[in-house]
Amino acid sequence: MPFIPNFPQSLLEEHMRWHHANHYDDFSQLPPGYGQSFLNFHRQFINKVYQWYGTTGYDPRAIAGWQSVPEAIRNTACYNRAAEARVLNNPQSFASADQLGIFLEASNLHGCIHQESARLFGEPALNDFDEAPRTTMFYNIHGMIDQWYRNWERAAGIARAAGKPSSGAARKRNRR
Ligand SMILES: [Cu+2]
Repeated sequence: MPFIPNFPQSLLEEHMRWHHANHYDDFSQLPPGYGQSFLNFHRQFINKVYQWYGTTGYDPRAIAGWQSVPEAIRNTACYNRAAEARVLNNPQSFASADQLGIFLEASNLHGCIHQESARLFGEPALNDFDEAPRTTMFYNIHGMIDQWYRNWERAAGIARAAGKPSSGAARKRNRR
């Protein structure tokens, strides 16, 4: 199920609006606040979609966050393994959620994952902000990125936020 059937137009528009309002051509010059907004917007957005999706009877596994970036993507030229290692193993090196979010863009981690998922898995919509949320893979990617954000929150001692799973799927993923 690459495209989620009957995806609500209102949700599609919400995502579109955020990206149009927060569009920067140069990821090395993102303004302060962008990173926090990027992480928080996508967190609340995927949670809203998970809520709607739960009412549809579709298979929840289709939109669960990836546990890790697929090797096929990690092996591409655009993939920044050093950036990934810092996010996964050294989250406390980011002084704020804003720094983490800006880093995900400036290092091209988020962009490369979108671009290469689109190419390798035949899902061109992932490269289009206006269409990407219709695809199941959008949630594989952003569910995973939200876990990275949670790891940072845990490292930063933001226990209350980190201890509150965003969905059943997220709770399961947290259990190791
Ligand atoms: Cu987005």
